[in-house]
Parts: sequence; C-alpha cells; structure tokens
Amino acid sequence: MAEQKADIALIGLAVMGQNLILNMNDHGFVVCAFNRTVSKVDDFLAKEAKGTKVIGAHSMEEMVGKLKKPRRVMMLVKAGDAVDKFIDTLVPLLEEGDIIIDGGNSQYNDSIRRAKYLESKKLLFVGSGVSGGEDGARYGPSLMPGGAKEAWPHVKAIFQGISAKVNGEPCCDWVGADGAGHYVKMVHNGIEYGDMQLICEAYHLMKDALGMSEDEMSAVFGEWNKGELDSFLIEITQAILAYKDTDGVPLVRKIRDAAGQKGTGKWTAISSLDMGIPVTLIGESVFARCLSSLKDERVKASGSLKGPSGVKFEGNKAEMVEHIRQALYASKIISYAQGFMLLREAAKEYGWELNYGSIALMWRGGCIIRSRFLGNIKEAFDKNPSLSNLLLDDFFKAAIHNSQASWRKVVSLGVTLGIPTPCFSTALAFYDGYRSECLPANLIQAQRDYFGAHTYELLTAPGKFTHTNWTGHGGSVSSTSYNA
Ligand code: NBP
Repeated sequence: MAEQKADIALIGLAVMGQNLILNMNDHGFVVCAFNRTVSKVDDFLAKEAKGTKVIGAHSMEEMVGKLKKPRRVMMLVKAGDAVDKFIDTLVPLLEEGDIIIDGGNSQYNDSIRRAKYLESKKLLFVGSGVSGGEDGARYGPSLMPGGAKEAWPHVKAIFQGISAKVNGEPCCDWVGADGAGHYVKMVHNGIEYGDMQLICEAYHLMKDALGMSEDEMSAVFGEWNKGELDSFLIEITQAILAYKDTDGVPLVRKIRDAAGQKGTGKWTAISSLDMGIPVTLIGESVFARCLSSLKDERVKASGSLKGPSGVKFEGNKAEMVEHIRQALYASKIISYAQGFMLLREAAKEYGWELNYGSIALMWRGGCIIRSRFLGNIKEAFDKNPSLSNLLLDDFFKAAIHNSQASWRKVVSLGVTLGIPTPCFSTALAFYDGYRSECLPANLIQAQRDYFGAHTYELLTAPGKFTHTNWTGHGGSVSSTSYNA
C-alpha cells in the first residue's frame, strides 16, 4: 500500500520540532519529519513517534516527494545560517505556490529579507513566532505567523489546531506581512525579560529588605497568583522558591546569580532605540542581566564600595509585601504599554497592519508571558482598536492611580536600603515623564544651541527653528536641523 502523503514536513528534530510534530499528529495531521543529522529521524520514529502517523524522510528530495500540494515545509532549527541553508536547498525542489515556514527565533530583518527572496522565486514564506517552550510546543503553543498572506489559508487549520486556546479561541492569528510575526515574537520575548526582572526585584526586596524565607516568599507568590498578577511566570516562581535540594536547602539559594541571555531582549531594546521609542523597562531588564553576569567584578567591588549603613526596614512586613505587589503590577502595566508603543511604531515603519487586541490574545495563552492581565489588554484594544497608549485606557489608568502610592514607597525603600530596583524605578520615571506637560528638555535644546548652533523652537512657535548667539562672540550661522 502506498504511504500516506503528509500534510506538512517539519525539519529540525530538537526539542521544539519533535514536540510540535507530536502535537500536529494529535490533531490529526500527517507530518513528515526530517533533520540535518539524518539518524535522528529514525531514532525519533522508533522512540517518541512510535505508534503515531508520523512519517520520516532521509533526504530533502524524499521529504518533498512525500508532501501534499501546495507543499508546506516548516523549519524548527537554529536561527541564522541554518535557515538560509535549508531555504537554498528547498528552493529548487519546490514549485510555485509552495510554502516555507520558519518557526525558529529568527531576527525579523532576516524574515523580511527571506520573504522578499522567496517571493522572487514564486514561493510563499511564513515567519512564525513560536512560544511556550517544550510544553507549549507539545500541548499548545502561542503562534505568531506573518509573511505572505496567501499562505495563511493553507496553514491556518494546522496552526490554529495545534495552538493554545483561551475560552475556545486560538492563541494564533495572522500577524502581518514579511517579518511581522517574528517582530511580535521578539517583543514578546523582550516583555518576558521585563516580567522576569520585575519578579526578581520583588524577590530581592522580600529577601533582603524584609528578611523573608523562600517558603514565605513562595506562599506570597502563590497568593499573588490568585489575583491580578495571575500568570505563568508568577506560578513557576512560587514553585521554584518552594523547591528544595536533596539536603533540604532551597535550590534557588545555591544558583549562581549571573543571568544568561540569547539576544531577543537585546534585539527589542536595539529596535526601540532605532525607532526612538522609550522602551525603558525592557532596556533595563537586559542591562540588569548584563550587570548580574559581572559576578567576579561585583564580588570584588562588594568588598570596597559602601552602601547605606545602619538602615533597616522597620515597618509592617505584610503591608510592605502588598506595596511590593502593587509596585510590580504598576511596573508591569508600564512595560506592556511601552511594548505596545513599540509595536505601533514598528507597524508604521514597516507598513504592517497590526491588530493589537489579537496580539494580546495570542500572548494570553500558550506562551511564557501568558497571564490574566493580557485578557485586560485585549479588552482595552477591543473597546478602542486605535487606543494610542494602554495607559490612557480607563481600566489601566485606574489601576495605575490605585497603585502609585505603593509603587513610590517601594522605589524609595530600595533607594534607602541600597537594594537595586532598576525596572520598578525606570517604570516610575517613565510614568512621571509621560504624564509631564513640561520636561527639562528646554535646557537641553539651549545647551545644544549654545555649543553646536543646533537651533531650538520656541514654545510659541513650534516648527520654527531659531539660533541665538549666546556668548556674543559666536556667529549667527546655525547647524542643519535634523534628528539623529
Ligand atoms: P536548537 O535551537 O537547539 O536547534 C537544533 C536544530 O537545529 C537541530 O535540528 C539541528 O540539527 C539544527 N541545526 C543546528 Br543546531 N545547526 C545547524 C546547521 N548549521 N545547519 C542545519 N541544521 C542545524 O533547537 P530548539 O531548541 O528545538 O529550537 C528550534 C528553534 O526554535 C530555534 O530557532 C529556537 O530559537 C526556537 N525556539 C526555541 C524554544 C525553546 O524553548 N527551546 C522556544 C521557542 C523558539 P542537528 O540535529 O543535525 O544538530
């Protein structure tokens, strides 16, 4: 009997690829598996995929020959050159209208380039963010596909079938053209960096300012997870703090405090700098990881650089824990407001028609930043799809107003005790800046004009650039006015 033709091929049999294949199989799709190291195909068929409808291929030619048309080939391989190499091999094997999907953590600029290249070859490119790690891939990831829209009707059933669902709605929808899916995934990861750092600052304050044990803190995170902070990251933090090593000591206490990173937070910060959008919280969260990794230098400095001495927290612990919860919540609102500001600017820059409510729904389940809070964001954008800033939505405005006194107390506590709270602090500084009618940039403009004849605008004449001869001996020639 002839072998059944596959609905989709999946290249890359590491953790993400294998689990996505099994997920697709559970949803009734026939998948053809392939991998650079071909022996992994047989290992996979003999072990994890045993008893499933998954079929394998030992060459790209064989794989392509086993696919229904239009052919759908998805890659879950290391981002970068590997993706380009597979694309180069696939192009001569495919026909007009076939679809190449990259589900790895590719840079959105690479996806823009690949979409254009494959369009010139009459092939359809889909760059899809995939989030949720191993478990998400196996039982329901958040999927953020973008690229050639003509491909969407051909991949929608598979993607929405395997994705996470919230109240029956798939955490997957079409994002936009060329690199939009990977851009949205990048911002998701940036926000994830911010969320993790905010949780770490709450932990740091509870541990060092309030002197709480890991079990006490675990219980606090457990409580927080029942309210407006309900999220995957708070949930795992509760579990991590409760986890004991074989000697009964909390394992977290033994872990070296030097954070790693793979780059997506940094890319988000770079993109925000390029576009001039103040995504300060994600930026600080990346720098906090960089500072943490200077462990040896910090150990040396800790022996000689003094902080405040003789100050201790002497208030009511339970009340301060609640203030910390409020500070975390308010800072998180700022982080998401900044993330959506960046998405709005990117949409303008790259000509994408992003649906912000639908992005919130894609992140609502399946991915690492999944939370109840994203449901509130979806509601805000559903109510007003052209909302210019989340902070101006009534729900979030009220939430910030309600939390800000606590938030200020917590930032002050950190400053007084010498405990760094880079993300709580930058979020508050952003909030105070964003709500200020006047900032001191008038003086910056005067300084720039003083030393470089860069000109300034008067409050009464915006758009009209003037130069002043501040010293009496400078000339009256001004520098060209442009923004750099
Ligand atoms: P890895 O990122 O570890 O990639 C492993 C796969 O890439 C294997 O199939 C490997 O083939 C292949 N590969 C490598 Br490595 N170098 C290659 C090259 N030069 N040419 C061709 N193939 C090459 O696997 P993963 O963790 O499953 O992630 C897959 C993608 O999904 C990545 O882009 C990752 O960033 C992204 N992602 C991962 C997660 C996660 O939680 N792990 C979550 C979301 C997205 P081999 O078997 O022959 O070495």
